Amino acid sequence: MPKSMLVDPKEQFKKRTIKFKDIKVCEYNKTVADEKDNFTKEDFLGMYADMTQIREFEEMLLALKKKGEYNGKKFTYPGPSHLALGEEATAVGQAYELGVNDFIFGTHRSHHEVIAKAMSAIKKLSDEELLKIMETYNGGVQYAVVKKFSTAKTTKDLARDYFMYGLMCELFAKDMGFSRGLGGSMHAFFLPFGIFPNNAIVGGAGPIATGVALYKKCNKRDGIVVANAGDGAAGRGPVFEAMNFADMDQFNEL
Ligand SMILES: Cc1ncc(C[n+]2csc(CCOP(=O)(O)OP(=O)(O)O)c2C)c(N)n1
Repeated sequence: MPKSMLVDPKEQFKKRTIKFKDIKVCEYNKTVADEKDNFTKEDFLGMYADMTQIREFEEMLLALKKKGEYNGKKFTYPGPSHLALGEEATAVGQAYELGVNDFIFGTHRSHHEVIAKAMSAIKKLSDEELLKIMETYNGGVQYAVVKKFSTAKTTKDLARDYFMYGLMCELFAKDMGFSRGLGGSMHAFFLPFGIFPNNAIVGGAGPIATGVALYKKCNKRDGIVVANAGDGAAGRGPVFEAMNFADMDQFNEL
């Protein structure tokens, strides 16, 4: 405790009651019609396309896991399949609001967040920026392959193919994965789009993201940091410790 923060034992140990303000929950109660003026038609269609893509991706993994086959293609997928079927909107809604320099840290169940953040970053980056990322990331090895098979007519569509290829190779433990297939489903990441490694340790993202947020704050870096957690994770000690740490007065007072 610094000297500037005075602790008066008489005040500190006075008999009293600590009161908390009410915390409102489940307050959102709007229809699509209510939201229409807040978004363009392009926004709505873009979000819907991203949600559909996530759903198909997860359905593909489910089919491979259960039947060893998807769209007539046989494949053995021995990796984990923590799917987020039905949770597409939460990921896409979050990613819509996040900038490229905002970072996400996910959980064991993060394909949806990873894809949503990538699709959002692709919309926000210029064609020049996207080309530079694809040409330089991992020495451009994924880009060299995608360029050959992609039928994309625009740079943004090419970037979408590029990302899904690198992600899928990562999940399928292929050398062409963004981490050469060594991370897999629970450790997929792509830093140029602000997607940091998700974490198999339940609640593990909480303290890591808080540390990264502190780094951003101390170094005056742009952007916020998001730690995603399931309801089980939200009850774990490290998550509470991270929230406690993030709320310490020193960060703002000193
Ligand atoms: C520290 C730790 N304990 C236990 C596990 C095993 N485990 C994996 S997922 C999971 C449940 C997580 O529940 P929740 O955070 O609600 O996320 P959900 O799976 O519902 O998305 C558990 C206990 C783990 N990975 N890490």
